[in-house]
Amino acid sequence: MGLVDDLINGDRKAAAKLITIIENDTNKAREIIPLIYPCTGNAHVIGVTGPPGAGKSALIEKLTGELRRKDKTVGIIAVDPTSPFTGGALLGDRIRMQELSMDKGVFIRSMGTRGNLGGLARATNDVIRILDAFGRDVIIIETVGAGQADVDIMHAVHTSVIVMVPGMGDDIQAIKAGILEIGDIFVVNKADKNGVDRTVMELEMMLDISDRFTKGESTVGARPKMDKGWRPPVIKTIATSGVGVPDLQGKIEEHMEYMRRTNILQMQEKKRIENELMAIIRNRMTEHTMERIKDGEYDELVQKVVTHELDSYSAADEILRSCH
Ligand SMILES: Nc1nc2c(ncn2[C@@H]2O[C@H](COP(=O)(O)OP(=O)(O)O)[C@@H](O)[C@H]2O)c(=O)[nH]1
Ligand SMILES: [Mg+2]
Repeated sequence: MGLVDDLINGDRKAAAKLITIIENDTNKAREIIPLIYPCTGNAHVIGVTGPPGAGKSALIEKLTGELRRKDKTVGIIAVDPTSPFTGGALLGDRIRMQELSMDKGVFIRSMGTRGNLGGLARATNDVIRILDAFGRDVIIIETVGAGQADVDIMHAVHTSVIVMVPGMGDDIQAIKAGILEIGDIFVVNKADKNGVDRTVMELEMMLDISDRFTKGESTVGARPKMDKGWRPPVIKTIATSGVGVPDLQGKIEEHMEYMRRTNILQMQEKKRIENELMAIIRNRMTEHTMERIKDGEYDELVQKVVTHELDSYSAADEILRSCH
């Protein structure tokens, strides 16, 4: 396919076109991904997550600047609908983002949140591969980290950065379980505001008492936490001025080096691939079954379960029996 060759040769238009194609059509993704797969596996994928307004987009903008100074090419995927990258947020922020996108070494793409959630995570995964094959050194994904799709996306990254702001004490309490599991680096942004040290301290304390280092392999989600040797750092930043961003960039690099050195990178990759493969098989089996089921039979069986004439296990047995 011409487009794929163009992509691998670094053609931006081809990248944009291919992303649109795979975003809209799973069947096309099935044709395209096998062609580009041999050219993937080189990018460092970074997830940036946190509540709306925390400064994720501003931080990504500055981080991208830092990476560009180090001659690294960057791909940005915005899954957050309020992101300046996706057209949300304030005009000033949006203009800064547009300036960023003038740089040929930066490729920005936003993901539609329409469609089903599983679809979003799938599409994001495929977009990562496109940008990887396109030759981006670093791929940054912005997500609000709220729904299941966000969590799934975070499981697909190498390094996850959790962005918080001062005064989030109660919120930290509320979300800590999930967030401590997935965070590799914690950022307390808006360090120009009151209460930053307190938030840093609270986070440090939570990380100290967290059982993530004693539990061994995580049972939560797809992302195995076998990295007992990595204590997530907590970094203060002011995204609007760039204070703390070089430090953040350094820690991100350190994390990747750590993952490589300890082989955790390979183990995570294997686990990720197993999960992805199972999801694909599950989808295909379901498709296969639903295509073969006779008109009305499915509704009929559902109705029977509703009226307690049948239970769902037996209904599933009947469906599978009649479809094979
Ligand atoms: N005072 C202050 N404002 C910030 C800082 N970082 C971001 N902002 C502002 O906070 C608002 C939300 O930022 P944005 O990057 O869009 O947040 P996002 O929703 O997490 O992506 C914007 O108006 C930013 O200019 C910071 O470190 N200090
Ligand atoms: Mg944003």
